[in-house]
Amino acid sequence: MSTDSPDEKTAARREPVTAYVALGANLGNAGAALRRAVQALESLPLTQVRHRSGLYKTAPLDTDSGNEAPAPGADYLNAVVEIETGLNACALLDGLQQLELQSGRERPYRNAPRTLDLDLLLYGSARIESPRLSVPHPRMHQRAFVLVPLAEIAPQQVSAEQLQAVKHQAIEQLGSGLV
Ligand code: A4P
Ligand code: MG
Repeated sequence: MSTDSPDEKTAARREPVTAYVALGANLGNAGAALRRAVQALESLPLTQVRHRSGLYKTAPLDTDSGNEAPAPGADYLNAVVEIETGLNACALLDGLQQLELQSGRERPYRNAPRTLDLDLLLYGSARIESPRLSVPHPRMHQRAFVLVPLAEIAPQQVSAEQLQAVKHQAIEQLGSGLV
């Protein structure tokens, strides 16, 4: 008899999937929040962290309109991790949003400074367009704070042209090791 909890059963897939999660924070102790989040990802059901990028300091950026503009708030710390998960994409998003809430995340307005943002960048080769979830993440290719750490851990996922297109965006790798 299986020892899985009912929640794990309903969220389970047969085959584990490789997925990439972007982490960002610019409120409070952002470095500690990102490291805690990586540990917490390990505690999601059926999920292991396989690779973690370094920590990057980046200027707040608004790319919602398709144009780049400075966004309010302090510099961000950003990173990307590769996970292997048996959760389906919706259950994974539920888990990410729960971790955001646990970090004290509030959403007073769009692009507001935040204690923790966890975005699902890629979920295997899936293309998902639902009211709750767009994968690949629709804005990932406009952002050095996503592409540079993603290329560090998964160079096959980012082309030289994509990196070139965001080269002008300020991003600095911190020398303090992996997230
Ligand atoms: N949602 C849809 N697709 C996804 C996905 N692939 N991953 C929905 C995660 N969520 C996804 O997100 C709003 C809704 O998007 C969710 O309810 C989910 O159902 P949110 O995190 O609640 O709100 P948000 O932060 O305003 O939106 P989002 O999409 O996270 O913001 P962005 O566009 O990612 O921008 N500058 C720097 N330097 N570094 C940053 O990390 N981050 C942002 C946030 C802006 N500027 C930044 C950074
Ligand atoms: Mg988000």
